[in-house]
Amino acid sequence: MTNEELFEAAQRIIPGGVNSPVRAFRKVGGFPRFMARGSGPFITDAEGKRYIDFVLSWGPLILGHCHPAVVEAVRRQAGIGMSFGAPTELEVEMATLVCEAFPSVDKVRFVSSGTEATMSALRLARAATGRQLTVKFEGCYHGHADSLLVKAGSGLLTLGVPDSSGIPDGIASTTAVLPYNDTASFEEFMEKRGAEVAAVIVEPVAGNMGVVLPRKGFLESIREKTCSCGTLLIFDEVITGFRFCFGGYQDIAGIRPDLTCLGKIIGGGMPVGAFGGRADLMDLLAPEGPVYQAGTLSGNPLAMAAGIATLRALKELNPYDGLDRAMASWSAEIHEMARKAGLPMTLNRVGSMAGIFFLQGPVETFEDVMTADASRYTRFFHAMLEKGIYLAPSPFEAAFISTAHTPVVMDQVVKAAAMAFASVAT
Ligand code: KE4
Repeated sequence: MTNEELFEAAQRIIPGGVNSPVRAFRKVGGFPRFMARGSGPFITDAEGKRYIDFVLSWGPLILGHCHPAVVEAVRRQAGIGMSFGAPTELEVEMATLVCEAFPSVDKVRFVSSGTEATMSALRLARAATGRQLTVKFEGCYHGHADSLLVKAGSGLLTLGVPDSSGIPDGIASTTAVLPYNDTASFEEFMEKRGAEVAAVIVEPVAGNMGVVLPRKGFLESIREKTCSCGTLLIFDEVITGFRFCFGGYQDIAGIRPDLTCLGKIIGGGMPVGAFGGRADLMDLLAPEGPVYQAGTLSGNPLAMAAGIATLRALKELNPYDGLDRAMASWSAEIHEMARKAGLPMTLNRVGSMAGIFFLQGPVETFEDVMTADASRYTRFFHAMLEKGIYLAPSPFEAAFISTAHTPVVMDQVVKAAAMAFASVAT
């Protein structure tokens, strides 16, 4: 079947034809490509068309598709036990790897998605502090738990309003939504209501509004104010964990959060999320303490096997300088080509994660992001897709590369971008 035939069939029995909204290409139009195979930097769709993949399953595949060590680990484990609903040595090994990589994490609990990780971390923070209020930042996404599907209320200092149907007002109003990178408004809010705030949750590098880096002092101010208000700081490192170093962005920023949420890379492509932090907080979790949290497939052996193989490979390869150099040179070339094509473009990058915005000038806030030319991104996306480059089907996502994206592959992307820029410059 063709992609379009598959999409028609899928829409009859799966809402929107997809199991996660962004996959439906609604932001860029057209129909999604139904992927059939992946290998290294490549994915091949149902029609046999091959693409260089810059989505990499939204971040997990830092080693590329079907890395031999990961495939072998999953294959071996599948033959001896897929799930027991009992503890396994694999979980101990995986927890050891995570705690070694994150000095701020004394103990960790595995779950099956980033959403479960952030939802559970917030519950833990409310229990630990006895407070109800939480703070997130506009443009940051932490999964689809009720209290996190909120958007900024009317004024800067008012509480969140539902950003999805089905969210009770009572829950939405327990979350304040503040502007990312606006230290002054954060400090003003905490001075007024800090004593009520259980936790502040933040993506240390925002990866869900394109890529927006923290301004100097922003994360530091969050750490300082949360400390002084008795509020817990949660770093949502679902994307950034193990992306820039064998640890988290917290190591690069030199900030020690109270709790950290992980996902994506730690599962190596399998469903794994995790949350961890100070032992005194984590020991509040059942069965040790009063905060209930559970999961049939939490710490699933197959997922642990994939995660262990991925983290072991990253520890051994330490590919981060190479990934940074590869993305840096790609970004410089892309920037130069956009300039030559007379295209206003800003490219934000940290290591092997980048965001492309069609506008002139810095992109440091959600407001900046919203002024970018989304229709030009759409045309660029389709021009690149046509040329066999698979970018995120939304301007509010990140582009990733893997250790499998060789210089030859990256050069192909540069050449495709040159032609794509020319076609969208008008
Ligand atoms: P999941 O529940 O989708 O595993 O993780 C939620 C989540 C939490 N925190 C951050 C920083 C995240 O980026 C995510 C999920 N990321 C999106 C893409 N940026 C997942 C893709 C999708 O929703 O299909």
